[in-house]
Amino acid sequence: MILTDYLLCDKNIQWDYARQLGIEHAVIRLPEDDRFDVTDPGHWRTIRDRFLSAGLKPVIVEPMPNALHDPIKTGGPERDACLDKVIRMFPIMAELGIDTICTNFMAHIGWLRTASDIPERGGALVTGFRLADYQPTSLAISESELWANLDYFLQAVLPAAERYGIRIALHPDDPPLARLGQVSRILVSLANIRRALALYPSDCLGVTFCQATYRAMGEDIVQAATELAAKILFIHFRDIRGTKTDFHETFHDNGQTDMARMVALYGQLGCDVPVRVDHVPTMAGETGQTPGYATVGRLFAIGYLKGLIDGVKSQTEG
Ligand SMILES: [Mn+2]
Repeated sequence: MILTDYLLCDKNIQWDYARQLGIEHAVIRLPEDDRFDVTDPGHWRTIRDRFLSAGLKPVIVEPMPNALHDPIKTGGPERDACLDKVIRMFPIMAELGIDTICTNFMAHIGWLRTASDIPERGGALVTGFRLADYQPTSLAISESELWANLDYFLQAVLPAAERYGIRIALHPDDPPLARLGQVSRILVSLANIRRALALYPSDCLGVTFCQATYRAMGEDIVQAATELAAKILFIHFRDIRGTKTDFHETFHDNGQTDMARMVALYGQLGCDVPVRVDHVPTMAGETGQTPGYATVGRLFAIGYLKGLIDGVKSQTEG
């Protein structure tokens, strides 16, 4: 597995921590403002060079910039113009060696939590979701619209993705619930992930194996990873306690999953793909302004993951 961290494109202290932790590859979140035009090779090169000069090689874009992807997910009037821009990103990305986009297909509502101050071990704070606490909005989209929009997206971009060797890694819906009020969600089960992958069979279409989301679906994640192995392009390493209607995040060593077994499994399955930690606790002394993305919990999570990867490597080679 290739250890990465999720970094903004404006250099911040997390870039230094990443290098100090021994990370050499970055998952990048593109700027979503007027300074960055996704179709301008110069803008991309500036960002790539900024990472390279800091000792980090960008390998994955996550997520697809929302301004581009939202109309594609909802089937809005801007959809075709946005698809055109997505396709124009591919040759630029290919030239810079950034060959994967991690994208979700949640329309209107992204990853969602109903609390960000749930006490975890030692009073660290984590995010959680309880369906009973969720207040529905007036937004609406049906399951059939979403399937049609996903199909339209894949048919539009995959021929170009194949031409330039760009891979689309579908992230499951978090939480993986079929409905939030009137907003349907489709990437909510292994069966639906299979159906999505079958819309355009291609080596350039795969999944982001966000293991805690598959766990929240109620899937056996060992079986799910085994089945999807050839399609896993990227791994999100995190854990939860609970079910999709009532769960909270945990420290990476304190959830319901045997994390060492998962790391060993990815190795056995040949998943030599980028991996990053996600949704870390907010620890003592931290402000909780970015729930799930605080610094101290992230350092612990990355160290823990690195230890597991090295442990497996040592056993395999030893
Ligand atoms: Mn994830």
